[in-house]
Order: sequence, then structure tokens, then C-alpha cells
Amino acid sequence: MAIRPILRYPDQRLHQIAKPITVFDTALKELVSDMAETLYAAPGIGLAASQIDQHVQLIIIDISKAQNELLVFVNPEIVWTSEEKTTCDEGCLSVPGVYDGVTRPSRVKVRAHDVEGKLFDLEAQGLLAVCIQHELDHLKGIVFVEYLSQLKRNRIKTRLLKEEREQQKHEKKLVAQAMKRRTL
Ligand code: K1U
Ligand code: ZN
Repeated sequence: MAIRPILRYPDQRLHQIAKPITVFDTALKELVSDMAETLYAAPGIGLAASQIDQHVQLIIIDISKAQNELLVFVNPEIVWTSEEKTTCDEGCLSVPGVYDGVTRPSRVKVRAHDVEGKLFDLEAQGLLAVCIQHELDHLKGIVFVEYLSQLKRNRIKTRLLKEEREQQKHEKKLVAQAMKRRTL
């Protein structure tokens, strides 16, 4: 098991379209296991393979407090959505520090395969329905900030790019200090 780095918006790789999974093997189980470790460490309630730069149709969700109710969806498809819509504050591990309202269908039916390849249907409402729709968007290359205004999106992009530059500067400084210590 390993914690994988999570891509951060506005990384263009977050906009790649995920490909269907055709082989249900140990490599898939290992990927699910790495994703679960990454999700629980973050922590978050959902993760799409696209967020760890694996562009395949795989999402995992665990909305339980105890982090012991992992749901795995391979090649998920939303087959029904309710007419009724709800606005809910969403967050994203690829857009740290940003929470904002998104309006989506209140209930959905999803069809997917489990990690063994078995087909199942699930009807969801509340936070689970929101999370399923959010994660499926990731597989289509959509990040939730794309539902916000252009102004908000630009502010988020500018802030995250600034934070990334500062982080890189800080890492460079640490490397330079370590090198200096080695030469003393
Ligand atoms: O897709 C992601 O980046 C994960 C995202 C899922 C999500 C959250 C809220 C609404 C829709 C989709 C997150 O998990 S953000 C972090 C979060 O919500 C959380 C973190 C710690 C404890 C509980 C929730
Ligand atoms: Zn997300």
C-alpha cells in the first residue's frame, strides 16, 4: 500500500477523460488499495483515479466517520437522476481550502462493477449522491470549480498557483541548506 500524490488544480492532467477498465486483476486491487490509503490519509470522503494521475474509470467513496465503509465503483455510470435538485457545499482534495455550493440532482442511481468485476446498482441520496456525482465528474475531466463563476475560478487558480510557487521556493531553500551543511 502507498499514499500517492494528489494532482492539484489547475493541473491540466485533471481534465483528461478516463478510460474504461477491462481487466479485473491484482494490479486493479493494488490501485484500489493505494487510493484507499491516499483517501484516508488526506482525509477525504471520495477519490477518483484521475486525481492520482491514473486515467481509468475508478472511484472510491467512504462517507463513514470511522473510515470503514469503503465503496468501490469500477466503470460507474449514472443511469437515473431525480428531477429534484439540491445545492450542497462541495470540497475537493485537488482544490485545497475551497468549499462552495454546487446544485445537482438530489438522488441518483449508479451502475458499476465492483473490484471483482461483478455488476451492481445503487440508489443514493444526500452526501453520498453528491459525492458520486462529484467523483464521476472527475472521470470526465471536470473539476467542481468549473460550476463556479469565472471570477471565483480565476481567484482560486491565482491563489493555488501562488501557493505552489511558494512551496517550490521553500523546497529549494531546504535543499540548498542541506547541501551547505554537507560541505561544511
Ligand atoms: O473528490 C475529491 O476531491 C474528494 C472530496 C469529495 C467531496 C466532498 C464534499 C462534497 C462533494 C465531494 C473530499 O473529500 S473534500 C474533503 C471532505 O469533504 C472531508 C474531509 C474530511 C472529513 C470529512 C470530509
Ligand atoms: Zn474532487
